[in-house]
This record gives sequence, structure tokens and C-alpha cells, in this order.
Amino acid sequence: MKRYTLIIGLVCLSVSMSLKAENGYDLWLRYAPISDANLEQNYQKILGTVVVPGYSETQQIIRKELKRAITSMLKTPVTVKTTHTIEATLLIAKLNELHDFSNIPALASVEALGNEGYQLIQPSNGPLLITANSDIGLLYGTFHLLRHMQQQLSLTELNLIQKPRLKLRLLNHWDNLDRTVERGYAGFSIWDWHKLPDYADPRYTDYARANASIGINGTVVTNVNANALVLSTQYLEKLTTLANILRPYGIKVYLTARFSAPVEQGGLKTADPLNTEVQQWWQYKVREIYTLIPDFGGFLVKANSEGQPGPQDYHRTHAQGANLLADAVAPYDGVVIWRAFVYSHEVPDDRHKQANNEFLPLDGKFRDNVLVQVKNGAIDFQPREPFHPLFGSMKQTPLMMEFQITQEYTGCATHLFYQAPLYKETLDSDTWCKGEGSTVASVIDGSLYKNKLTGIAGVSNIGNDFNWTGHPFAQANWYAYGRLAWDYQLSAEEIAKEWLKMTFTTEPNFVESMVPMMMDSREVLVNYMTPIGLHHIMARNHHYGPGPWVTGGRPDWTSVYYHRADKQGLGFDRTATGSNAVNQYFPEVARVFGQRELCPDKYLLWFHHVGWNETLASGRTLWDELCYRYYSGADAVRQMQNQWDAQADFVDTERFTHVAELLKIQAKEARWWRDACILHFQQFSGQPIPEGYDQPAHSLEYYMNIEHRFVPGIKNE
Ligand code: BDP
Repeated sequence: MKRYTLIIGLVCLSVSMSLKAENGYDLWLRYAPISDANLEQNYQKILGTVVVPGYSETQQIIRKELKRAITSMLKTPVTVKTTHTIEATLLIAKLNELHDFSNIPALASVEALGNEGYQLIQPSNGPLLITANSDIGLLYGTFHLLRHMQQQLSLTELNLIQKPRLKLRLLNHWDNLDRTVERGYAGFSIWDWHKLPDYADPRYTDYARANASIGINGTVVTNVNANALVLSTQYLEKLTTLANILRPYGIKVYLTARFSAPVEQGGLKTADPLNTEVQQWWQYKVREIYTLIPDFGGFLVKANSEGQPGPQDYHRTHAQGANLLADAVAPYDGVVIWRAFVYSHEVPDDRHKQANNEFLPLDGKFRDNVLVQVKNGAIDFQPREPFHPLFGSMKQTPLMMEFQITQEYTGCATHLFYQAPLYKETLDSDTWCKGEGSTVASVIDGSLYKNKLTGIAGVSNIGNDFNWTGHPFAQANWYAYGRLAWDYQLSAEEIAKEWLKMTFTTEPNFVESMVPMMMDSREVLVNYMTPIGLHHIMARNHHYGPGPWVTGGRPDWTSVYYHRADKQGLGFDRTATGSNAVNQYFPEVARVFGQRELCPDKYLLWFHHVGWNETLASGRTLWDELCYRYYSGADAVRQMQNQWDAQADFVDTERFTHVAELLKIQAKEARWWRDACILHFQQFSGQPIPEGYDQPAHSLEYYMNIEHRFVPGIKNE
């Protein structure tokens, strides 16, 4: 028996030692050698002679990427030509250049492909074709092919047309000019402003490649808590270097605009949107930007929220503020993305309701080139939130979705938390705004209200850590965000599978055990942090770790404001007997969320104050269910550790160890969350922790006294 174990051990060791050391820098673009000999032969045949005609920057990028990928994946070298030959086995050319192939019946029409779409088709004789109307469509098609090959899927009988469902697919970097990243957990900002415009870090190109490979077409490079300095000529020149690098990858740059910039940068006395000098200042500034960057995307604005300046400082509305900038960028086809994340502690109403109260009366008052960007939920990127009631409610204003990829409230970069299930949960939620099936996705893709502008934004989790995102599995969230931005109908499982195969290995044993682990990781985290609809109970300011006791100061930044624990029960009454936030949803949704018996347990404490001894769907009382959730969440992380430990043979030692170490932290912190929250709420329930569960390791006081200094992601003093 012992000898047997030893042999297995040696085999495993030699397998993992034979895996190339990797630091994660290559993300999902590793182009690992094809392991299946037959498939390799087949690929070799299809990719023997590649033709990519044309000399645009993007076409050169396509050739370079193909050479890089194919040389690394296949043993025999390939030829990539620029002129079409009869021997071509793969031809990547625009639709209007395919004269020789116009007899192929299945060839897509110009309309079917649009600006960014592409077709991959294998005619019965002739080369495999990748075609599109634009260069960028060809690049997207090329990345599709490479994605397919990296997953070791067959290339025969390929025939597909792909077109993005949303127009603007943006990353929002909350990066400051001093390179700190607000809520960033993967090092400093990748934008090295100090060395720009002269030094172009090669990383910018790799960033562009990675984003283009998943269809991201825009990036807001600066923090929503904006610094007007970025609008100075000096910084605009720096931005120009970035724009030039990103452009051939189909990525436009955007900036956050500090509303008071006319005062700070322009020396004016006011930033009032109705003031002529202010209007002229923005026009002049925008002209300067477009002279340097003709395809500049536009501005993202956080105004009159959390201390940021805005039009309300001059008694003007959000619409008047947005229109000021919209008018300035309109001649250049620029857009203004105005955030709906507004709330104030001076407004006595439930924070949940404030965005709707502010924005609904403004519906129809925004210019055509304004989008209102709405966070997925009404509070703030919690592990679970019901969808934001603005979705579906604004009928004349295009709404853009904002997800947070960076893990501010979900374990920074030390917790393995696959977010695609969260994104999907929101996108698939039914708003009922136009009857059943009016999903959030169909609001943002413009199909319900026929909006011309559509978009989605993800708050980036990228930093200058060698692996970009801190946690190796956090790369999956960047990837999944991009894939869903392109096509929200993809399933979270499919995306996890693609990502695992490309990032680690196509070995079925590995993929089959890792997909469920990733899929479950969302619910696991919800359980050990904020089960049954609890929310905003994290530590103050840096938001790292539990803080259900947080009180004092701005009420809407405390935990007690949200969980409302008392001797009777737990949860925020947002029904008619409470804040009535539930009324902001369409009646069918309000009916379900608003009735204690109908409200799903996952949102229960979000909308209801529930008695400790009331029975939940599981048959357990609230207190017992709370304990059950916290304990099962923490236990499940131990389970994840075991699942990962069983993968040692499939993953290089570097990344294997990195993930294993982070899972140890996650297991420790899951217990920390569990014990701290249970002990805190126990003061109110007055009930014992049910039998069979471990007792918390320390007293409540101990947890309350834990202090963390220098947590990343905030301005530390
Ligand atoms: C909150 C973050 C804060 C951001 C804000 C926002 O704690 O750092 O500035 O959102 O989205 O979640 O503007």
C-alpha cells in the first residue's frame, strides 16, 4: 500500500514538475501546445497557410497574434501571408474583399455583421474564412478562432456569426494619477503617468490584447472620484500615447470629468452648467482632446455623490449637468456617461430609494448622447443585491449597467469568488416593466425601449501585480465580464469552462471539478458574509472583514442602518410598513419582494424585518438558519481547499501554490466573518449556537477590537 502511494506520488510530482512554471501574466492567452496529436494534425492542415491581406495596424496585429499563437500551440511553423493565394487554408479578410467567395450561400450580409461582428465559416472547398466589415471584426474573429483552438475544439464544419449585444463594453479603472487604485487589490495602477507620454510600457499592449480578446471596446482610465488635472494639456498628451496604443485593438479611451474642472483647471469662478463661460471652457477643452485623440470616447461623471462636486452645487439638475458635457462632445460623436450612484446622508429617506427619487423625474431630459450608468443593485456592490429599481423605470434614457469586478465587498484579492453567477443573476432578473420577460438585460441592450445607445461597465480589478489581478482566479472575473458584455446569453458555466481550459489545462478531470467549485464560490461567499439578504455589514472605510457593529458617524455608512438587529428580529423593513423602497419596483416584483411569504429567502432581510423565531423556507427559524448559513459557508471554503489540493497534478507549482495559500487565507477569513457576525447577532437573538457547531474561537470583543491599518484600496493615513 505504501509503495503504491509512493509510486503515485512520484508520478504526480513528475507531472507537475514537467509543467512549465507560470506567473499568470499571460492570462487566458497562454497558447499552450496542443496535447492531442490528431487534433494537432488537423489544426496544422487548416492553419498551414494563413492569409491576412492588408497593412492596417490591426491587420498587422492579427498576423502577429496568429504567428505567436500558432507557433506556440503547434509544432510545425506556419506561414502567414499578406496576399491571397490558391494554397490558402485560412483567409482572414473583409467581406468586401471576398469577391472569389461570393457564391458561398452561407456568407453573412453586411447588416448581419454590423461594425464589430464577424463570421467564421468553413466552405466545403476552399479555406476557412474569417470575415467582417471592419478590421476590428477581423481581430475579434481571430481571437474567437484562437479561443476555440486553446480549448482544443474541432475546427471542422465551423459556421458561426457573432455580434456584440451591447455597444459600449467598458472597463472603469478607479485609478488615481499617483497610481494608487481606489478599491484596487492588485498592486498599483498599470498607468505610469509619470513616464508617459514618452515611455510606453509594453504592458499597455498586453492589456489591449487581453481586452480585445474578450471584446472590451473602451476604457475609462481614471477614478470616478476624479482629479481635474487629467484634463490639463500635460496629461492629455500622456493620454494620447495610451489612446494610440489601444486604438488598433478597437479600444477607445474615456476620462472621468470632475465637474468643477472649469474652476480648478480653467480658473473660472464657477462650474455652473448654465454659465456661458463654463460652457465655452468645456467646448474648448473638448476640442483640445479631440485634436489629440480623434476617437476619444467621452466622459464618465460622478457628481453630487460622496462629496464630489456637481450641478446641484449650483441648484441645477443632474440632467443640466450631463447636458453641459454632452453638448460639448456631441460634434465629435462623444458620449457622456452620468452615474446614478447618488445618495446623501442629509436626505432622510432610505438610501435604497434615493437614486430613483433623483433620476426618475429627469427621464426624457437628457441629451441623446447621454447614458445613465446604474450599479447592479441599489446599495453598493454587495455579495448579493436585488436588481436596481431604476432598470426598467427610466423609459426614455439609455441605462448602462455597472458591475464591480474588483472585490471591494467580496474578499479583496484573497477570496476566490467567481462573479459570473452574480452578473447573470442581475441581468436575468425580470423587471416586469413591459410585462413578463422584461429582463434587466433587455433593458440595457436597448431592445425594450428602443434605445440607440447601449452599454455596460465593469469596475476593473487590474493592477500592476505580475498576474494583473492579485488572485489568479480573479482573472476569471475580468474574463467573464468581457464575455458577458459581448453576449450576456452565455452561461456562467460555459464561461468558467472556457477560462479554465485556457488559463490552466483542458484536462477533463481538472475542468470538471473546477467548474462546480467556481460556480459554488458565489453562494459560499454570500453564506459566510451576508446570508439571507443581509448587506453592508463590513468594516468601516476599508471594508475589509466583518463589522456588523459599525455605528456612529454618517448613518448610511454604518452597518446598524442596514441590518437593524433588535431583540425582536433582524433585517430592513422596506415594505409599506417601513421605508417602502419595494414600491419602486414594478407591481409584480413589488408584490413578491414586499410579501414576507413570497419574498425569496435570499432577499428576505433586505426587504423585511424578520422575527428570530419565524420559520424560513428551510423549516429552520431565522436564528437557526443564520447559523446554518454562516457555518456552511465557512465549511464550504475548507471543501474548496480540498478540491484545489486534488489538482496539484494539473497546475504548475507556482500557480498551484499561490491559489492554495490564498485559499488558506479565505478559510481563515470565512471563519472570522462567521464568528464575528454570529456573536454580534447573538446579542439580539439571545439564543445559543445550535448543537453540533464549533463555538467561535474568540469573544465578540476580540473581533470588535481587530484593527487593520494600511489596507489597500483606500487613501491611508
Ligand atoms: C463605493 C466605494 C467608493 C467609490 C464609490 C463609487 O466604496 O470607493 O468611490 O462606491 O462607486 O462602493 O463612486
